Amino acid sequence: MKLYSYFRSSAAYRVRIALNLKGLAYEMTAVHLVKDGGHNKRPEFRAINPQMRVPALVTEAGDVLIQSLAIIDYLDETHPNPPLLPKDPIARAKCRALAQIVACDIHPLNNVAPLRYLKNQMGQEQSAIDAWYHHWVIAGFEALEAMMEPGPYACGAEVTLADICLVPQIYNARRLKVPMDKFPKIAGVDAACLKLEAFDTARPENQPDAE
Ligand SMILES: N[C@@H](CCC(=O)N[C@@H](CS)C(=O)NCC(=O)O)C(=O)O
Repeated sequence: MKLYSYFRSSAAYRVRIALNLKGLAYEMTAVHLVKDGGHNKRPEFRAINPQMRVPALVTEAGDVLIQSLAIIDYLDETHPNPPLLPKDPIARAKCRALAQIVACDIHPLNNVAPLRYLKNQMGQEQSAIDAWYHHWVIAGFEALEAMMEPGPYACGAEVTLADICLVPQIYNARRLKVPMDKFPKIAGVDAACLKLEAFDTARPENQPDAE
């Protein structure tokens, strides 16, 4: 399989963790999201992903999959062990809710494209953009902190999709200097996950395109 990735992309980071948890080898092609206005905007990458975002995964059969949650579902369906969701339907729904707070509510507001739009099209100062970023991360993290009972992972004793989404978002939050002292449970989940090789290997700083 081939993964189109960027070391700092938290959506690509999710897929790297899932591939590692499943023990799947993959080839990585780096797509620089910042240089020259973003190599993701080049026609050759647009031909792979019309949305011009990472991640994109090319399967062994040559199918191109995009959207990290769809890719992770595909990996879980085709390689069920270890499972990335609890078996019990209520526990699954709760676990998906944690993952979706990150993937659907926090991340889309703080992604490269909307932040760039705030700057270039809306003429916002960097300080206002940073305040926007912090606001949405903190709102999401407050909900997550109230909902989680780490044990030691976000949904209990097993690593799940919630951890896969949470750890990259925490990396981003720390990079953008969001204060984490109000979120001890979230920080605990992060520490527990980063002890695992699958998470450690997927870290941005451990990628071949890291800067
Ligand atoms: N919902 C998508 C988000 C993908 C996404 O927005 N990726 C970002 C990096 S984290 C990207 O490629 N941004 C480039 C751009 O918007 O120009 C997913 O989960 O895969």
